[in-house]
Amino acid sequence: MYRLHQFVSSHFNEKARWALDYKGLEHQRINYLPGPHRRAMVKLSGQPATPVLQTGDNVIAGSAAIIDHLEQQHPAPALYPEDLSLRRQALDLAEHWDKVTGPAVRTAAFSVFVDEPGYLAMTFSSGKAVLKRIGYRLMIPLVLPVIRNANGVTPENVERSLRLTEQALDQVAEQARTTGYLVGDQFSVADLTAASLLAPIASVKHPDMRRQEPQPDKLRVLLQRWSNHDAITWVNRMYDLHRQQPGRN
Ligand SMILES: N[C@@H](CCC(=O)N[C@@H](CS)C(=O)NCC(=O)O)C(=O)O
Repeated sequence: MYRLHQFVSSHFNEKARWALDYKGLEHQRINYLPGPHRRAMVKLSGQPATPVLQTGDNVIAGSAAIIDHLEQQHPAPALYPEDLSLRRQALDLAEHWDKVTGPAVRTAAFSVFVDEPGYLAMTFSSGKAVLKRIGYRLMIPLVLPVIRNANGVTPENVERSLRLTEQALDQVAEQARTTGYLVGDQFSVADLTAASLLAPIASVKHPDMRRQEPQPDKLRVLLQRWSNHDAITWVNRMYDLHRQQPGRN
């Protein structure tokens, strides 16, 4: 049995969830509150970030390493293209998204969240007991400087992140134009990575990534900025075609 240590709302965690669901793997999800999670995560995996996958004594940190492990252990349905040159292309693209676009999308989203502490608390504590949710809501204003810092929310970096996000959207629209997929003509780790890392700005309806309501106006404005972009339509198509399993949260 797999145990996924995760945040309920996080695009890197969504990558790992999607890979587990895509391969039809039973798993238990252990949900942490961002911030208080650190001690437990460092103890479990030697580093603070989620997602972390646990299977027996094996502990795997990071969404790319998790997908790689799942691909080795459960090759079908495949997320790595069979053709080696396409495989290299897909893995290089996924790595670029992990390093550049994923963090940029997160900074764009947090540029709104830091002004909406109530919504931020509601988003990340969803599913927790009422007292925990209240405690978390009270804690958030006190740690806003830490949240800003951890998510790169400075005026220059927000500007840069919006630019990088926009470039990534244009690239997706261009790359997916011919076959509907980013690499070759089949769904792969490249599509899963790009679609999950864009999900926070795509208003996807899947229960694992659906936004809490009511959404603050500032968030609506951010999402509207790209709502008619072909890449956002593509993200929703990837969810419709390849992310059909219901979430477990
Ligand atoms: N490259 C890593 C990034 C993971 C990551 O940034 N996780 C964030 C959530 S989106 C996190 O857990 N941040 C809290 C921390 O690092 O303490 C991956 O692909 O898993």
